[in-house]
Amino acid sequence: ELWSNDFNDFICKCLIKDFELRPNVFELLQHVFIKQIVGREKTLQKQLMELIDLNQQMGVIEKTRHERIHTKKGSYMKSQSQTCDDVEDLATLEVLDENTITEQLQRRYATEQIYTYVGDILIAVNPFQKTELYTPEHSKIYVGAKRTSNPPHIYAVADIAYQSMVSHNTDQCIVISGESGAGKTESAHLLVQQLTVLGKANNQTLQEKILLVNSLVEAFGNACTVINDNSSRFGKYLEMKFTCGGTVVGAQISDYLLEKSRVIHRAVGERNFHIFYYIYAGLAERKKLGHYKLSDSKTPKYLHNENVKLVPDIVGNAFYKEQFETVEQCFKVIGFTLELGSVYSTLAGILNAGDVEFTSVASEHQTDKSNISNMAVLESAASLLCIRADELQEALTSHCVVTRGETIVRSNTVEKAIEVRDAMSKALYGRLFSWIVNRINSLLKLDSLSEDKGLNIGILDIFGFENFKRNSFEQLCINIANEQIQFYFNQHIFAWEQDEYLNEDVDARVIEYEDNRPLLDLFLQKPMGMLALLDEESRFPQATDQTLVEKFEDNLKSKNFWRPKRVDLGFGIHHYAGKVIYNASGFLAKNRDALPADIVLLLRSSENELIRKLVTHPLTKTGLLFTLYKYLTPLVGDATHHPRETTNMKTQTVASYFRYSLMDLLSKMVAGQPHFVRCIKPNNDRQAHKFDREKVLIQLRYTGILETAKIRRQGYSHRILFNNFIERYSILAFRANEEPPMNPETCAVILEKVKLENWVLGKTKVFLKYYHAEQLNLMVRQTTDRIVLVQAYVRGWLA
Ligand code: AOV
Ligand code: MG
Repeated sequence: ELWSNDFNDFICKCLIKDFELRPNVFELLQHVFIKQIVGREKTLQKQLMELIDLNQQMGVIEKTRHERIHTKKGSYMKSQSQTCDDVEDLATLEVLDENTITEQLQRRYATEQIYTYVGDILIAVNPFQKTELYTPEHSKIYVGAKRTSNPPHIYAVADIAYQSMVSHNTDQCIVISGESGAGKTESAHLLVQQLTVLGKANNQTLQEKILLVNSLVEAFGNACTVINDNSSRFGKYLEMKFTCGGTVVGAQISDYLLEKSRVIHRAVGERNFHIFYYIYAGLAERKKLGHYKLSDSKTPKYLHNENVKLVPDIVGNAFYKEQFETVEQCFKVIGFTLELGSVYSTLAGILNAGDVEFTSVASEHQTDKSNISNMAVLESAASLLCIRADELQEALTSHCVVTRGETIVRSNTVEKAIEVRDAMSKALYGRLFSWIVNRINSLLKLDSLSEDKGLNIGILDIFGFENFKRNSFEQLCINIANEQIQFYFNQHIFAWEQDEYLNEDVDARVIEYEDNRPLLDLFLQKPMGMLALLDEESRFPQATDQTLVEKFEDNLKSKNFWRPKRVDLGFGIHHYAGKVIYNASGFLAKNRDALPADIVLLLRSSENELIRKLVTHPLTKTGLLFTLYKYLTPLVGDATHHPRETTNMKTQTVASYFRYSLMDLLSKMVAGQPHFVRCIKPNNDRQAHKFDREKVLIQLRYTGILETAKIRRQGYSHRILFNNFIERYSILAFRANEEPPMNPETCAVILEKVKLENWVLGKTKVFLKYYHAEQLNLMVRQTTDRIVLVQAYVRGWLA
């Protein structure tokens, strides 16, 4: 009947009658149109083809559901006909217990299926080898596809975050967690990669730049530890910025708490930040070591490593050379131009400073004065930092004290001089890192976002939970951060969800889970939490690490804290992820993180603009959202205050800054809709094909995977206010010109029309299962895509 009509008429009819063109009619329509348009305006044809492509993609995705592509190995992309006891979503398992879950993961792992869902959460088991999971084909099939059409994949997480950002107009955030070496950073890369594909950047260079950002910051912020050769020594929150239409337009990074003490000291078997080795090898290759005053035979102290003859090793290392070229290329593409030489000088200056040595000199008035025993090295350091050698010497070996209005110069002991030297190196490196991050942010500033506020997807990749033979202040900070992430996960998955059932009178079983709130209180409470006690003790000049541990012991009343016998300065914490024994030696100094005023003044006089910049602007994380504060109060347990911008930098301890960074981080996360990726480490030997069941089980236990599976099966993870639900989904059941009443009945009409089951209506909200939201969004997308397509045809036809 339709075909007998005039085409124009037909289209109008379709538009008026219903948006639901059945796919086969639709295909026919495309066919006819292409023919009609051939020979007409080329651009119009191209546009149409693009739209058709889009629609076909939807069709193809549906088709591939049963005929998945086969990789060379043929094992990963198995067809849908899995054995009945092999599941892609643990929440659908018939028997839900630890053993079954571990078995599933093991079986899947054995066939290179490293990804598995638990409801809407992705589990990623580190394969410790290259896999064939990230080809362009994979990237393609996960665009706009229904989640169940393809095997679980990190690209699917990118897609879901992207689609919900575009369709709900809300910010998203992807939280990646897992212990050190579990695969968080790799996952973060893959997400960024897929998000740039999804957000089709108009300009190729922007896309390229965003992809390079990670390599650049990781060269400066990652290092080889005994657990992971590329271990993140800072927390990173990368926000990708999009227009409301979903085109990627920029990126911003926030960094959290770089472990800068690594510059001056490393545990046995560990290395300094990658970049030092890269420049060493790269500059050697270019015969520029001399220019940067680096020796080709003697290893700088800061790169000392007990069992390797470093310099020949580094200089001859092809990988490092290659990395140097890559880093330099990243710098250039992102837009660092004039500053590169200064960056290298600063790094070389730090290495030289580390080699400055002191000897004790007896003097008449004071028994302990220090002298510099290798002036040539001091001169090299000074010239690289563009400061005067005599002034540097003075700043290292003496300090000014003001007593009764009089300034007196006092000599530094050798110990004190070393402390000052190392404080300078740490500060320079830490500030250089922050400067690079800030500079990247300004270079990747969004060009077109002035009037369009835009949307963003944040990706959180922090340092994972650590438990070494010897654990210090850095491990404590890292582990507290992980504790906080776990708490956020619990809140999101369990606490808030179960509160809503109560408030809305929805009948759902309560799931027990391990609440780590007592641990957060132990650390963050005021005035008696561990960090507050640490701050208090740091203010007493007479305090020692011994008095600190005693203070902990006297004040911390928690079963999660104890003093192990026979460990000097030791204390134990039972973290959510296991027991860790810390050694408090150096805690006070590390927390005070003091940089003497003399050094600051000296560096400010540098003739190198970069160095001056590093010390002139205190690079604090300020100007961040405090409006979200109320949101967070229940999260952090007390009224944690923010060290204000005006706070004297000298008095800002690492602990107080750290509390603040955590808050800032959480405020960003809470602002967006979260998606979770949980990385699992299958063995401690970094070996492929090795699945240590006990190791995996422990991780599943402490991350609450079993409970997550239960709540995903029984609970309603999506809860949407009636009005919002109707605004979003009325298109699925009502015509555009209809205005259905905003009430629960309308919601029911929509849900019945699209044939969803197992939903519940509460007092003010629709309660949906995790898979419902995705089905609904997909339906909306298909409908709107069709409307857009048909409208385009009509315009083309009428033109
Ligand atoms: P992490 O980020 O979780 O540790 P990484 O992402 O650095 O861990 O992963 C550690 C190593 O595991 C990588 O260097 C890779 O060799 C390997 N790996 C991880 N994921 C994959 C993957 N999907 N495919 C192939 N190899 C992988 V830390 O930053 O230490 O907490 O602070
Ligand atoms: Mg990492």
